Order: sequence, then C-alpha cells, then structure tokens
Amino acid sequence: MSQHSGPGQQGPEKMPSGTRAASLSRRGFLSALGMGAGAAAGGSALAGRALAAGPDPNIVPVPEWSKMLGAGVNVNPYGKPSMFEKDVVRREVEWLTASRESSVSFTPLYALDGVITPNGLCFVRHHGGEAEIDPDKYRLMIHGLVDKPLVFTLEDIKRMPGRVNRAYFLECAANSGMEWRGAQLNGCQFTHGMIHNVFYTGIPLKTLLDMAGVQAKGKWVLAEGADAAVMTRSIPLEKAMKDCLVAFAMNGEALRPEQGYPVRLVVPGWEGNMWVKWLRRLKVGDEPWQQREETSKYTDLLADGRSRRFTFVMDAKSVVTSPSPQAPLKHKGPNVISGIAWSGRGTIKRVDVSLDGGRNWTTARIEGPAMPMAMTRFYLDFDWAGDELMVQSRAMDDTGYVQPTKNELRAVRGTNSIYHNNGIQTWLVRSNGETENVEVG
Ligand SMILES: Nc1nc2c(c(=O)[nH]1)N[C@H]1C(S)=C(S)[C@@H](COP(=O)(O)O)O[C@H]1N2
Ligand SMILES: [Mo]
Repeated sequence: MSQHSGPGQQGPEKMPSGTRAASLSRRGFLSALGMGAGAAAGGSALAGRALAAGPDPNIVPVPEWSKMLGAGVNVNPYGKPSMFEKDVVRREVEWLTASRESSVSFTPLYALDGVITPNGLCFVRHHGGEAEIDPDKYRLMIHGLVDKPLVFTLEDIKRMPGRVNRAYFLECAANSGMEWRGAQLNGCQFTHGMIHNVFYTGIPLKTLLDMAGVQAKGKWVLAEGADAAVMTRSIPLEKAMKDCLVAFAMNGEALRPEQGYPVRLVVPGWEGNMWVKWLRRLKVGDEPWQQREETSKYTDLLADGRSRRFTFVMDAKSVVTSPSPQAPLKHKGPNVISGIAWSGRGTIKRVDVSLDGGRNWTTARIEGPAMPMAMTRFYLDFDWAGDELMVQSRAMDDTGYVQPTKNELRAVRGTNSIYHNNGIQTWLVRSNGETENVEVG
C-alpha cells in the first residue's frame, strides 16, 4: 500500500530516538504512513532477502555523493537553486498576449512555501518591455502643484533619512481574470500566479513630497514610468502620504530589472498596475488624469454595461497552493494542505479550508508572520483516505471581510469583468491524487 516500505526502511522500534517531535505519536504517524508493524510485514520478504545478502537492511547505504568531494565555494558567484529544482520557474500562457513585450509571466506558487517570494520567481508584468536603466543616469522628478520642484538621483534617494523595510503583496488586478466565466487554467501558477510578496527597502513617498512641499490644491499624484509603455497612474494624495514607498531594494538586494530597477513605487494593498516601475516622475495635481490604464484598462465592466473605475484596493483572497493541479496528492494518510491568503484592507485573521466544496469548513493554521497587506501562509494537516476531495480556502481579514464564492461575486459584478476576481477557488482532487481546476459556484 505504501511507496515507503522497502529494504532501506526502518520499523518504529529501530527508529533512532529524538528524530521526531516529541509530541507526535511516532508509532501512530509511522503506521499512518504505512511504515508501522503492519506495513513491515508486507515488506518482510524483501527485507529478509537483503538480510541474507549481508548488510543490515536497516542501514541506509552510503550514497555516491558522500564518496567524493563536492564543488568548491563560489562555483556560482551568484547562487542558484539545486539542479533538481529546475522546473520551479516562471511560466507564461502563450495564447494570452500577442507579444512578450506586453505580457505576463506567472509565479510558480504551487512549488513555493513560506511567505516571501524569491526575487527570481516573482511574476513579471510589463506593457512595453523591460527598461534598462543606468543607475548613474537615473533621475526622479517631482513637479506640478508643489512649492519646489525637485529632481533626485538614485544616490539622493539612498541618502535620505527615514529608510524603511516593509513586506507587501503585489497582485495584478487581472489575477484570476481568466476565470470569470468558469474554470479555465489548470494550475494555481496560472489562476493565481500574478502575485508576489517581498520585503521592500525604500523611502516613504511622503518624505519626498514633503521636501517638494505639496500645495493646498494638490489632491492627486501622477506616477509615471520610464519604460516604453510610459505606465502612468493617478494616485490619491491621501494614499501617497499614508504608506506608499519609493523602493530601491527587494528582499535585501537591488530591485531586479524586470521589477523596476533602480526604483519603483510601492502602493500597499492596491492593484499592481499602480506600482509604477522604473519610476521617472511624480506630478501633483488637483484631479485624476484619466490615463488609459485607469479608464479603458483596469476598469470593471458591470452587468448593466456601466463601468466601475478606480477600484484601487485588492480585496481579501486566498488559494490552496498544494494540493493543486501542478502539485497533486501523492500519498494517502498524513498530508499538509498549504496555501496563501492576503488582503489589501489589512491583516489576514483567519482562513478556513473545505474538503467538500464548501459544505463543511475547518479553520486552518496561520503560520509565520501575518502582516498587514502582506501574503500570509496557512496549513491544514489532514489524513487522506483516498477519497475524492473538493478543496477550497476562504480568507477573512481584520475588517471582518470574508472572501466571497464566485457566484456571490458574479451576483454583484456580472460576468463582463476581467479584473478584481477574488472568488473562492476549488480544486478537485481525484482518488488517484490528480488535481483539477473546477468550479462549484
Ligand atoms: N513602468 C511600468 N510599471 C508597471 C507596469 C508597466 O508595464 N510599466 N506594469 C504594471 C502592472 S499591470 C503590474 S501588475 C505590476 C507588476 O509588477 P511586477 O512586474 O513586479 O510583478 O507593475 C505595474 N507597473
Ligand atoms: Mo497588472
């Protein structure tokens, strides 16, 4: 019954003590894994043969990699993941966009754990390709309704007092956008992978704006990128002053070129489109500028044909990352359901998991930091008997907001939308462990 029994396997009696958490019933855990007394009997013929041949079958043989020297230090001056992790990469959906310059790659959420997205795996979304900026030539301009228009170099920004470190999720408003009319893409990388969560280092935008002196008439800030797309968005002054950052580092190192090197705007909890990369200019004005990316795009077409503009905040959302289509269940018995939750309105307070398509719910364990407007990790340890499951997760934040079902969302928004789909995701786990994207409403 188990892939675990074999000559190298130990029965519980031979298990060296102290290798398992004391609180865990070792015998119970091992027998659940098929490694207890009953399973040992199943593997006994094999174990007997190995014994007769000589070495103690309970000793794991010395592996080949222990018999020779390994690679020395600095073979890779910039470290890389293990060669066995080569499939953990950003992926694209080929039919989705016409060109790579205006396209998106997706974070491999199914293979990641914890709460921080590694820099090289953060999804990338750009509209005019990646700008390559010489940091010495980089300039950031602040103008418009300010007392003193200013131009900063990168060095100026890095020398400013009041540098901060903050972890935030960035979710593209179009994340899950392909799923409005039903289950489409087979993998949380594709259904939910337009999100990343990193630690930013930077200067509060307020510091820069205060230096320039925002005039009383100033109510909005225009942020513009230096890429060929000239990504431009209007941000309410109140938000700009509250918690936006002008960031130059992510996860402790310089921003990656694809994430806006050398400087990007961080707009915590708000749709990814506003997080202007390769930030070139900030202009203070008295009303929004009605740019393309805030009118024809990133606008939600409602059922009655009206458009909802300026949906800035990303509502609470969650997804089970394992099991999921790219991470099927492989073993009966103990398993860990793992997933992520986030809310643009605050802190994730609770995540519930259902195994039967939303009929019954169990509160999952939030593990690790649960910070406002940052990705939060949850686990549910469970025993799988091999029955079919409909796995869902439902996030709640500290404002009391509860993640809606897809049908609840459609009742309010209709089916014309693309953006801001935070409905509950369902994964169908078949009895062989294979997992599929389905919808139960
Ligand atoms: N200058 C510039 N900034 C940009 C974009 C762009 O194309 N150009 N794309 C926006 C969109 S739509 C999203 S979702 C986020 C994606 O950020 P990322 O590439 O770091 O994941 O950047 C935003 N900022
Ligand atoms: Mo986006």
